[in-house]
Amino acid sequence: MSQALDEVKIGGLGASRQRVEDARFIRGRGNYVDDIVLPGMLHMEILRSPLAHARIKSIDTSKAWAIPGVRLVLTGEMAAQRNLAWMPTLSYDTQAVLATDKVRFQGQEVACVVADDPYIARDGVEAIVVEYEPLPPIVNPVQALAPDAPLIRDDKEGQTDNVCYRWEVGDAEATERAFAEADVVSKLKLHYPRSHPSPIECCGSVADYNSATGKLTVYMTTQAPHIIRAAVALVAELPEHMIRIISPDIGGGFGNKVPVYPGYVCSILCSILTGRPVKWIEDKTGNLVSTGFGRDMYLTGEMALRADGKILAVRFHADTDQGAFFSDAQPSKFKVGLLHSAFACYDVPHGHITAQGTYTNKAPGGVAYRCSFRVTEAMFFQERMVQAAADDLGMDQAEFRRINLREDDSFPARTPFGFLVDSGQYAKCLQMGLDAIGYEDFKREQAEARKRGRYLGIGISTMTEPLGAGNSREYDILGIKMFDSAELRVHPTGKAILRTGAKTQGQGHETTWAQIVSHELGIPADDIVVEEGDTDHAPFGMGTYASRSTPVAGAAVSMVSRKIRAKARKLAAHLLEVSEEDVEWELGRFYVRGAQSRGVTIQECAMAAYTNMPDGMEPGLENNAYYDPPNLTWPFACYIATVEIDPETGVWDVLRLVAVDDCGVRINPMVVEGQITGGLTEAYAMSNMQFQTYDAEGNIVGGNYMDYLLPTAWETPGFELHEVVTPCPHHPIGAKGVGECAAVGGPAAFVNAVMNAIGHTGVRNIDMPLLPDRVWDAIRTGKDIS
Ligand code: PCD
Repeated sequence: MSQALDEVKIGGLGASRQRVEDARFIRGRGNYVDDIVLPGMLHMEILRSPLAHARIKSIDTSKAWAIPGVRLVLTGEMAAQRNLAWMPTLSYDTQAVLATDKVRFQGQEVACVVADDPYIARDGVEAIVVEYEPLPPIVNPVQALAPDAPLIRDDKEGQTDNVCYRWEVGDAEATERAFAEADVVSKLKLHYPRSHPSPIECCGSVADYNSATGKLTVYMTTQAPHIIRAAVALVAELPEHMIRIISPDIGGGFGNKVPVYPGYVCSILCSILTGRPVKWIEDKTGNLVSTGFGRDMYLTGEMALRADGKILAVRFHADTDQGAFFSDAQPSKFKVGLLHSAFACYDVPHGHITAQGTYTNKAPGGVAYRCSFRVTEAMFFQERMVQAAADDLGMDQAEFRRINLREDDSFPARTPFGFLVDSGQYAKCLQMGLDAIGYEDFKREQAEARKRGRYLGIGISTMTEPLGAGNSREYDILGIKMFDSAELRVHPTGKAILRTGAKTQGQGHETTWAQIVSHELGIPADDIVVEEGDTDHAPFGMGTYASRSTPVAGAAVSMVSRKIRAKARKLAAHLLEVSEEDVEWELGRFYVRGAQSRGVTIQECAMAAYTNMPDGMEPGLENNAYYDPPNLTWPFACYIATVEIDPETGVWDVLRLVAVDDCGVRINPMVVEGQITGGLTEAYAMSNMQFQTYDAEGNIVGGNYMDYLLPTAWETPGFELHEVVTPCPHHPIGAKGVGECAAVGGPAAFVNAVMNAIGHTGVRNIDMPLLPDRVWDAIRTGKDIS
């Protein structure tokens, strides 16, 4: 008789285990960077440029130095003496740490003041006098490309215009031929506006350089501590073993905490120069005006269609507004990230994409805000185009998708842009969504309502997202390959500590990784503690972003557990006095084949590893695993929104939002639902209330939370969640990433619903955010709103 454990009861796969990290978070016992207090610690504040584009004529710091309590005033010139006025970006460009020649965006870092407390440091910042000679600001790609546009990056040798990259992918000729055969060509043009991740906790660091030992310890808000260590070693030329990066609790990352920001570098330099620990904590405005934005992409495209609805080809062009420095935090060799994952869920035979990035006088960034590197723009454009195409064909939008979505038996499927999509049940997800929302009934209701002057609309978004960067062939950061790692130590009593190279920022790794170990070894999840974020302790890993942790680090957790199990099997054979081949495994225990009651538990094996190992066996029960994924994982989602618009005001309300997510095997269903709910909330905010823009002078609009709105429980609609499970064929436990899906696919569902509601007006597009005045203008004028 089997004595195997009940996996859900011990907190294994499929258990909606309560998040263990919340025990400290809800009691105010989290340990964030600003909670770190070191003896003798000083405080740093940053002086930011008020102008978008200007030459620096002089900087007078004498008044700041004279303030009692000010210990250091750091300028770009001083940083330059250490070769640190500029730093490399993750996109192989350079970025100013502190401006020396020019300022290139409003909010750019110009100088730092270090003082006994943050208030004195702030006084010091205000006492610095900078003389600027204003230059004309450039705030969009059109201005940037004008023949007489001033050169923003005159610091770069050989740079003669404001183009920062050009890129293309696909087969232009085959695509052209397909367009020649099309019955209908559908066109669309839109702008995905700038948005900002705006985590609750802003960026910050405490740098502690010990001149006696030569060791530099930095506590900082980073999603990728090991990369930071490597970068500091390379840029600051410090020996890597003398650098320790600690990422304590993080109050949300959302991609915002992947890049290296000037503030981090300055705090390190200031600690070296003062010989004291230096703390820098960014304020909300500092975070909004200077750290990585998302999107800001102009898209123009067309789709070649057969009269019966089959997509023959797509082509589009993307213009990205990169801001002053090309600092996209993305690890692929592709200049626009994974933009070419567009249309991966559809059977599209041919495609061609061109892209161009321009420098402007805006904050740099292009971070993957809850998005695997430009996938959000890709999926948004895809789904907006799909809706426009269905409309142009006079076809039902669900039917049009049904015809073109990939079929279940077509996997693995190669996209026209070279990706290999692993698995999925797309038609099933779509149907589940349509059934849940009551599609046909809603359409009838909509037609009835229209007769009475009420505007109801329904919008669908179906998409797949490549998650889990990446395989080492195609993805690297500074040349370091994109694998990830896990280390597992099982103690004599069968309790364990697990460390990975990922870094949770709220996702719940401390809860979910233990569940994977539980699934592999039968050790109760409560007996496993999970630690991440300290480079002196954790194995080398590439960090958490692009929903890569489950696909990569999570896989490593499985693999290391299996190594432990292999050793435990040897120990079991020894304890049971049989040969290893005669030992069978069931969750939590080994037994003798044919004599199921004769067995030993995993805990007994652990004890034996320290007290009773066979002759010649190395003692102990610990190991590590490095995992290089063979492919990305491809979750699928179908989001369907229904809305009602008030034609008098343009205000729109979400009636219902149905989500069907297939992220393969779910480790913790409750955590997954939390991820989807969070993502949909952000999607809703992007679609109707958030954007960061700049006026003609290059002043940021949306640099504070009065202008840049965060959704609260009050305006956020309820979401109805459903699931489909298509196990990932190449992941050890069949899981796919999920953290970003809803933020990536959600916006198109809301926008498509609003467009559907006003379809009769002839308006093809309203650019996000769909603020009431824009919607109202569109209804009134029958014209597109950009
Ligand atoms: N899961 C499960 N199952 C499956 C999947 C998953 O359970 N199948 C879970 C895990 O374990 C975890 C989560 O869930 O816990 C998630 O996961 P993933 O998908 O893998 O992801 P990750 O990597 O971990 O994470 C990342 C993401 C991102 S990317 C983002 S943005 C965001 C998200 O995550 N962020 C955040 N979410 C979140 N949450 C929170 N709370 N916070 C935050 O911050 Mo990027 O790239 O960075 O942009």
